[in-house]
Amino acid sequence: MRNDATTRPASFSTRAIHFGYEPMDNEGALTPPLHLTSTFAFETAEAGGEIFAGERPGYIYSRISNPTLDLLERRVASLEGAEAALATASGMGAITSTLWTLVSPGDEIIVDKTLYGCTFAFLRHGLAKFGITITHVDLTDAANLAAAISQKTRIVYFETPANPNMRLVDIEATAKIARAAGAVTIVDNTYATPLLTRPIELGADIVVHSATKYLGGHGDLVAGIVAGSTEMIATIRTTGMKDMTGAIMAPFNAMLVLRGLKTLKLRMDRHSESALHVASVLERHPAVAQVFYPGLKSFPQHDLARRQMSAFGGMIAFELKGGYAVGCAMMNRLELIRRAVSLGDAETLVQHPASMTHSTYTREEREEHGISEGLVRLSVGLEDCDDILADILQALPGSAAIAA
Ligand code: 3LM
Repeated sequence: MRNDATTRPASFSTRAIHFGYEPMDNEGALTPPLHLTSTFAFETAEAGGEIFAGERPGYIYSRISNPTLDLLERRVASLEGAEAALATASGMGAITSTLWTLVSPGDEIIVDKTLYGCTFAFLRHGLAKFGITITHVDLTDAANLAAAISQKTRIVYFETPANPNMRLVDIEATAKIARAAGAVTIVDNTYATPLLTRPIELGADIVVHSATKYLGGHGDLVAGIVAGSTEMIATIRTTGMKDMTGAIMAPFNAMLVLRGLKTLKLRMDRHSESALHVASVLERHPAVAQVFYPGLKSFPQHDLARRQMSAFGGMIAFELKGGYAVGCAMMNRLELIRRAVSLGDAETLVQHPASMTHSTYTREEREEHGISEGLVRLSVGLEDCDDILADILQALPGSAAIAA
């Protein structure tokens, strides 16, 4: 069985395990070889020149491409429903390589109100220094985009669900407005993964990922991915990535992400099931002021979540009555759950966005961008759900009274 684009379309997990690789082309090796090489030899000087000129296929140097990365790229492209993909050193490498490629001085980027802290910092303190206008629009209502978009708008960029407050953006409605205005839609799909949401099938042009999270899945690497059309990915590869950021993924990390992908569906199913359970328990607890989880009926965009996501993922944000001080004390009482940034690992992780992942915003900016000081973020892991819940319940205020 050959597992490339010419075969019968296989289902998600089958592609995540087999797509693009044939053991019989590789001495029967079931696991794809790791190409630990920085450079590639040319048969002749002329052949080298032709490969450089794009007149014949072949590898040149691992900052441009490498067979191990190539397999990962084709596999993720297949999962995202994209024509092509590019593997990068980190999620920030994916975002910066893409944006440096696409913008010129004088352009405007419209972004949602809430973004991951370093993406916000790159836009506001990085790109903005080079004559690019960053305009924040509340993209939870597509009508706001229709009112704000203009000829200057080159890119519409958002996360859905957004880090850390779980806001959703209607990809189909947003991409339609952007396309009509000639702008490129870029979606950070890190939280949802291609299992739960496939932005390109909904009209987006480019998807970016921190593959450090669910795609890798084991907290043992830092990596990123960009997916999009063949033409756009080729331009991002040869401009933003090769010449501007140099943010190429290491071949060993590509191999680890390929390993992670094999269990993506199993893991996301479990993350989603446990997170829904934890969110429902939190919502009913007297110490909890508010829970943000797209799978809850009380979530303001629950209908959109049901339309756009096949399950609701492993991320929860919540706020305790009493805000930061109470949330902080609760985090310090946790015994199994680790106090750590990042997400999508087997271990359940808890962190405080205002002082950690979103400390790149000022306090005033956080307020303006919907990131409250008391918000606590939970990445629900793969431990037995009863153990996760027991740890949360013993740490919540008033638990001593409940136990007694
Ligand atoms: C975090 N997030 O804990 P890397 N896009 C999204 C992300 O959540 C992230 C990136 C891009 C976290 C990392 S904070 C110091 C740790 C939605 C990362 C960037 O470059 O692979 O870290 O991805 O929320």
